[in-house]
Amino acid sequence: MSKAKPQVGIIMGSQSDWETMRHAAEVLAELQVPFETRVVSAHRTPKRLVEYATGAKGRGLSVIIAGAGGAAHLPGMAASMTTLPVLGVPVESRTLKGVDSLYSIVQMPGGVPVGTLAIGKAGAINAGLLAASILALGDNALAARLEAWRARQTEAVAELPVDPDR
Ligand code: RP5
Repeated sequence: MSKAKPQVGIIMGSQSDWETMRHAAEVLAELQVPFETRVVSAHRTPKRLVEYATGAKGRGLSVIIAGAGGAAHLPGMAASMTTLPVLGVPVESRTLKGVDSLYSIVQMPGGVPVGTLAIGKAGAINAGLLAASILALGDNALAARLEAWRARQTEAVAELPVDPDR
């Protein structure tokens, strides 16, 4: 990524979450939104989480994307320490297929919002797009790039289905 100051922070509970969270990073890179990535675990590195979440706004971040699996407390705990928008991505867990992650992230108590996305890759992609949409409210050039991204997606959808075996 370029040396521009990061506007979006992508955090994840474990290195194992990167396979999912890299899709958020790829979307932001395509849209030329500067971002940073960090492994920050609510359970294994709680002090790192406090430092990250309390310092995020002051360091110039505008949105946090937080992905975690299982007992996925990272997005909610991050949201408890900042008023930046926090987008939560439930990572698909091995045992419960991410339903545990989803339930852990989505049922926040009133007063501490986390915008929860779909489980897995789709959620990570959409977290990247949603972060870009939020930033685009104050950035016309980014808004135009986002419109173009969506137009390319529409153009890429064939009208007729093709037989993959042929
Ligand atoms: C969570 O536990 C992480 O977000 C990850 O999804 C899950 C498993 O972590 P590892 O055991 O793979 O490090 O904290």
